[in-house]
Amino acid sequence: MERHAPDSRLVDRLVAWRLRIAARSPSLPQMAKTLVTRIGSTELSLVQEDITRFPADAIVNAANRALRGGGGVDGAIHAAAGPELMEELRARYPAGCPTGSAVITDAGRLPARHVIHAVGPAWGGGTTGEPALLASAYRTSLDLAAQAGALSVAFPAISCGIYGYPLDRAAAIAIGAVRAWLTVHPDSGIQRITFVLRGDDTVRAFAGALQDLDSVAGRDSEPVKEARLG
Ligand code: AR6
Repeated sequence: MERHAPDSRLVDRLVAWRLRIAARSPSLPQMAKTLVTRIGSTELSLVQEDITRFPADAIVNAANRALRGGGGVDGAIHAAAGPELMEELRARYPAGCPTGSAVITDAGRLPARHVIHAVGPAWGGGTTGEPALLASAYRTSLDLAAQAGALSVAFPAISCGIYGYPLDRAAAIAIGAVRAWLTVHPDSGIQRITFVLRGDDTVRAFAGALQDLDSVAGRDSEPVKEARLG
């Protein structure tokens, strides 16, 4: 399949615009710029924000197999949600969760109904099944979100922090897995999927993958556009 270079000007404009907004008004998430496209009836977008402040029916956490919290987005989600998140995890999932899978809980004090705790792979050089495990973490999260009746889902960049997955590879897998899942589940009820990202390099990688999706997608998707949330 022929792949086109991502529109780097659009990606650069996104990052530059976001930095200008952040410098002027760091606490205005509803004004954040996003890249947005549509797959079937579902809007797919990315935005540079703190996922703990992002309103969605289901927020996905990048957890570990023990489901006992940690640093990164896991630590931020537990801190924002409050102790009942860990209490529910201990009570319902005492054995933890295998890599490539996910479990669901309530969301405590987060602006969400559910947290989906997905366990991505730690990067070990790509020879231990990391791509399939990462794609599976996204797919299982969407299965759980749809079963819970979520209309909107927010993902972080699973495995892209402490687990060290190369950003461009992880972004292509994430966007590809979501697109494939939506193609197989056109009536899932999920209306909006947002990648809520930290860090310019991560935003660039995911924006590039979204542009790639645009260039290879068929009639089931709309062109990627810049848009404003809210
Ligand atoms: N909002 C959005 N994204 C965030 C936030 C936030 N508040 N905080 C961090 N990120 P990581 P992993 C980004 O390390 O690589 C934990 O200890 C971050 O910049 O959170 O899957 C778990 O318990 C990066 O792009 O998750 C596991 O042990 C992305 O979230 C392990 O880390 C994921 O980075 C999981 O590692």
